[in-house]
Amino acid sequence: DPYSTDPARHPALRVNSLKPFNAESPPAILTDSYITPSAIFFKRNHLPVPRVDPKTYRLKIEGLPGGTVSLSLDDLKSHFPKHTVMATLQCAGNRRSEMDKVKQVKGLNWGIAAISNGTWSGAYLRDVLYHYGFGPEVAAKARHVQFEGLDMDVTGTAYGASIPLSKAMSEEGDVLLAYEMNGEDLPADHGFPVRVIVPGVVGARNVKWLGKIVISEEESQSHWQQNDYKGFSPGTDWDTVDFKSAPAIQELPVQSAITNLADGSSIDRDMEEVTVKGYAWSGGGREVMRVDVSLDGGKTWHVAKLQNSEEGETSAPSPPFGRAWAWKLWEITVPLPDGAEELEVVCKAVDSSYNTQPDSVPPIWNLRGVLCNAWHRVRVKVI
Ligand code: MTE
Ligand code: MO
Repeated sequence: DPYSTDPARHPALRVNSLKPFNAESPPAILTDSYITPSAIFFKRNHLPVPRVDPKTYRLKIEGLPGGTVSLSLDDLKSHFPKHTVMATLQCAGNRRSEMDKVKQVKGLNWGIAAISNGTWSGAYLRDVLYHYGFGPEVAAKARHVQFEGLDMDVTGTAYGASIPLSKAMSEEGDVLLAYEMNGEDLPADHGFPVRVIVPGVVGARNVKWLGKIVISEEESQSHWQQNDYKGFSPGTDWDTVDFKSAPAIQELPVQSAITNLADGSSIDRDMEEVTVKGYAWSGGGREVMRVDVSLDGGKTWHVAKLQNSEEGETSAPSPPFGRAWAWKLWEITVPLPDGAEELEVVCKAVDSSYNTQPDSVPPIWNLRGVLCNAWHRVRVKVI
């Protein structure tokens, strides 16, 4: 069993698949803390977790003028300044189960918690690439930075993905070769000893157990870059889909969800008010500026209070424009409408580019069930 060396996991996780291991946090727990504890951070593995010996670990870099570079974990830790970035990771398939209800899709049946927020520490990818000879000569030709994991399928094919070179080299991109998560060594499930953190970009490009970096003219040719993690029209089906016709997902659209009320649950009629809580986040470093909440399916709206740090409220200053990598938690208490027998609680977020979420799933339905960011709707009975 190639999965026999997988690590132990927290019992509170909601397991989606055991081999490979995929799990999310129960929604109500997810937003108890601004920084998600590593044990309940969502886990998305395509393959068995590779067990890597940190003493013999080497990170290879190809595509620089001096030929292949090989770095040890110690080289990475001691030769480059350590930076810490707070960033939310979201799987492209977060909330897929809502798409599946509209019409069947292919993929893991994620609820609303294939998203989590963490702090990541390591060396900036750009510092490392510049140190080993990145310059105008490479920049003139290359367009992409490919990442390869040390996890492999039975045929020996490794997990792989790529990002645009411009994101990797930007001073404002904050792309990290991370060896710590939430102040500790990366856990086995999250990429020990080194993973790449690409803030603002879909989870799939944040390659774990990083074995190789390739600077290239081409995107990664891996299955996950070429034939997966792409969006299509609701009218496209498995007979007509042409994966070459769509770009690989990078930055994700604006997203929000309600975490403290479950669909189909009920609240007491004697309560005078309802508290609604959740998370909101947008890709590409776009900051969430507002979250609107409705109890009547979107007829009337209230503005929620946003939290952008562990301390609560909007106590921390906003990050520089275009570098808001972390989610916001939000909360609002609204008087219970007189005589209501059922509430349709809805949330939607607005980001710094005034992007907002579509009001329903059918117009954004796609066969892979990715990019599900419609208004999150939860029906609650008043009894
Ligand atoms: N990296 C490797 N090597 N193998 C993987 O299966 N899964 C990707 C990405 N990096 C994956 C990987 C996907 S699809 C997601 S959503 C994130 O890791 C999940 O990161 P997490 O498990 O740390 O939450
Ligand atoms: Mo993912």
